[in-house]
This record gives sequence, structure tokens and C-alpha cells, in this order.
Amino acid sequence: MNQDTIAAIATAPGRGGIGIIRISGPAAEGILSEIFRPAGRKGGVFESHRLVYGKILDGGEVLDECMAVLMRAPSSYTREDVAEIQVHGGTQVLQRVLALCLRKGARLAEAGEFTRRAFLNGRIDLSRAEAVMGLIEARGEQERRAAVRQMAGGTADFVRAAADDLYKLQAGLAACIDYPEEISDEEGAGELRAGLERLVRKLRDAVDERSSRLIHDGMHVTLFGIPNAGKSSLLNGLIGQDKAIVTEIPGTTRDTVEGEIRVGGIRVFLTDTAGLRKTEDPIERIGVEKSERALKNADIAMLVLDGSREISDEETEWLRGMQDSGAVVINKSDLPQVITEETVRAIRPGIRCMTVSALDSDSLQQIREFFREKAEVSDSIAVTQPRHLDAVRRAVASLEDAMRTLDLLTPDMAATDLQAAQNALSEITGDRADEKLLDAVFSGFCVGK
Ligand SMILES: Nc1nc2c(ncn2[C@@H]2O[C@H](COP(=O)(O)OP(=O)(O)OP(=O)(O)O)[C@@H](O)[C@H]2O)c(=O)[nH]1
Ligand SMILES: [Mg+2]
Repeated sequence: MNQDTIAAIATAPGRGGIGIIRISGPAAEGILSEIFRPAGRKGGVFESHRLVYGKILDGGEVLDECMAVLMRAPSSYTREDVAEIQVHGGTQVLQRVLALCLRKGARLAEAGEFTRRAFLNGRIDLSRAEAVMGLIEARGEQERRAAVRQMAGGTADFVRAAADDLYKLQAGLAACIDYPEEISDEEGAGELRAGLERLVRKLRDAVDERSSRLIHDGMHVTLFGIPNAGKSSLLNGLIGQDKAIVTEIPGTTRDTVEGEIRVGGIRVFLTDTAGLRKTEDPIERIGVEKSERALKNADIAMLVLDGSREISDEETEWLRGMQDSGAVVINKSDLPQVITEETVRAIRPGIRCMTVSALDSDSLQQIREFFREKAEVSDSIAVTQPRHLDAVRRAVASLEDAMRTLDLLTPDMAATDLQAAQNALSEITGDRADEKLLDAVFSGFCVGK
């Protein structure tokens, strides 16, 4: 248990209906009784977990009317005595009340320190602590859901079960090393190998890099094509806003223009690019280079064709080179069509192809549907946070090393590899976490959480 008492403003800066100051530590109750006077009585003992109406007083001065609650240890967020004071959510009020708490003996909390105490006092494991921050920072519905699953223990339970499997394998290996007469190397190694393979498979299944990236980074789509195909019109149509300039002059878009939509709880980032063509204009050339870079970084490269014109040699060449993850949009379907989906398929069989008119928003529904399919993520994957993915990857690598050393019949070395895998897994739950790791995790938190 920490001996000092920390305090911070727990609500976001700025104006709000209410703002909350949170105090945690052994002095929380003392500070609260010094600065808070319940309505209708002089003071006295607080009933735990009961919200009380009253006034915050700095000496004789009333700072605000407020509601206050004391949550006695261990039934609190940090497992310490915690007081929360709800005042009106003005910056001045909150600053005065916080300053008062600090004068009465509290110390200003560091980023994430309340949650760090919850972890250090054994209330939550490290993956649950991170889930709290993940929930606060969730930018999409799927990210929120992944954080809630993680907070409910989805990640910790999975990792602890895998660690248990690994302990059993470690015990088996130790037996082989200690009793070489009773257990032949081949026999012991054979069983171990099967167990290791099962564990590696289990870890790999729990890791879905694609879903993880979609949940945390969203999906990046780049619209590309020749000038005047209607890329900017499509961007505007999809985001429902006139963001990119549209004219009938080829070469209108010089810089990349970005828009964001949400599909199936995933953020989809759309990048409109300068039409690709050989050009002498230095500004347009920089734009074309930027387009090419955006294309390289895209999850989905989307070729936009003007369906009312013949397909050009350049477009045919791009089409041939397109990856399966890409898609083709034949635009301007309101005009007489020269290019059809058959034209496209004859050149690039198997590529996803949609016919739309950027001027008809209903027709763009097909593109949104396509994004929805691509943005589908599994609800059951246990490990989605980048830090956890990295730890699982290292555990898998160590287990594979162990399999190789077992083949060489050097069980001592395999034991070292298994311990390395065990250490990597325990970083996720924080069962083995040093100060450096904790600093790295909690420094990303906000103050007051
Ligand atoms: N009829 C019709 N015209 C369209 C459609 N989409 C775009 N246009 C027109 O085509 C012209 C070019 O559209 P843009 O969206 O600026 O084309 P772009 O591909 O961004 O062109 P650059 O920025 O020059 O590369 C404009 O006059 C648009 O109004 C469509 O679906 N139907
Ligand atoms: Mg454009």
C-alpha cells in the first residue's frame, strides 16, 4: 500500500455540468472532512459509498455547493480510501478545490496513478488496467468493445490459461532433465513437442493481427486513377461533405485529401489523390508522388475509372497489377457506358468491381457495403492490443526455439527458451512487471484516472 495520498481532477478540462476531484490514500477521509460540510449538520463520520450534499469550504469561504462520497478501502477503485467531490464543472472551481486538497496534504497524482495503484494493490491485472485507458480512448465502436472484453478479463484469462499450459510443459521438461534414466530423451521430447505445438497453435489463434489493426488503426482506402475519373466526387459523396474541390478540369486535385467515415464500428480513412499522369507542372508532380506514397500505405487501393470513356493503356496496366485486396469503381454510370464490369474482368479476373455514379448517393451504398465486408472483425479474439501482440509474438518465437533445441536433444537449452516464453506472457498480465514497463504503460494515461 502507498502511504501518501494523491488528488487530481478526474474530468476533462473545459466547461461541463459537473467536474470531479478524486482523492485516494489514507488521508482521503481526513481531507474530505476538513473541506466538506454536509448540509444540515456540522460534520461527523462519513457513511461509506453514500453520496452526500453539502458545501466545499476554504476556511470561511464557500467555493461551491457539491456532492461528495467516501469509498472506504478496500471497496474502491484503488483499494485505498477514495473520496470523490462533484462540483460544478468550471475550470476555476475545480482548480480551487484541487489546490485546497493539495494544501491539506494530498500530492498531485501522476498520469494513470489511480489505476496504477489499483494494479499494485492487486485489484486488477495490467491488461485490465490498460483496458480502462483503451475504453477512454476508444475512437470506434469495435475498439470500445475490444476494451470492454479486455476489462472483463478476456485477455488475462486467456494468457493465464496459456501460462498454466506452459508451466505443465516446463514441469515435464524438468522431469526429463532430472530423471534421465526413467524417461528416455526421445519419449520425453516427443510428448513435449506435441504440447508445445498445441500451445503455439493456441497462441496464434488468439492473435488476429488483421482485426487488431482494424480495431486500433482503422482501414485505409486510397482512391486513385487518371485525372477527371471522379475520385474527388466519390470522396465527397462517401463522406457526405464537399471536402475536395471538383471541377471538369483534369488535374484539379494536387494534394491528397482525407476523409473519415465509420463502417461497422471501424474507422475508414479515405484518401483522394491527384490524378496519376506524366506532368511537367512541378506542383502537380509532387501531388502525383504523394498519391503514389498513399497507395503504398493503403489497405485497399481503389482504382476509379470513368465508365463513359474508353479504358486507357495506363489504366489497363494498373488494373493488371492490382492486388486481390484492391477494388475497381466504374464511375459515371449516369452517362452512356463504354466500360463495363466485363471489360474490367477480362483484363483482371477476380477483382472486385462496382458500378456507381458519384452524383447518386444511393449507388455509393455498394462501396459502403464493400467496406463493411472488409472491416469485419472477430468478436472472440483474446489479444488485440499492440503491446500484448508483441509479447505473444515473442512467446511464440521462444516456444519455436524450444522445439528446435528439443530436436537437438539439448533439454537444458529448451528449458531456458520455455522460461523466456513464460516471461513474455507474464508481461501481459503484469505478473512479472518491472518499474520501466509500468512507467511505459501508465505514462500514456490521463491524470485523474
Ligand atoms: N456525369 C457524371 N459526372 C461526374 C461523376 N463523377 C464526377 N463527375 C464529373 O467529372 C469531373 C471530374 O470530377 P472530379 O471528382 O474532380 O475528378 P477527379 O478524378 O478528382 O479529377 P482530378 O482531381 O483532376 O484527378 C467533374 O466535372 C465532375 O462533376 C459522375 O458520376 N457522373
Ligand atoms: Mg480530384
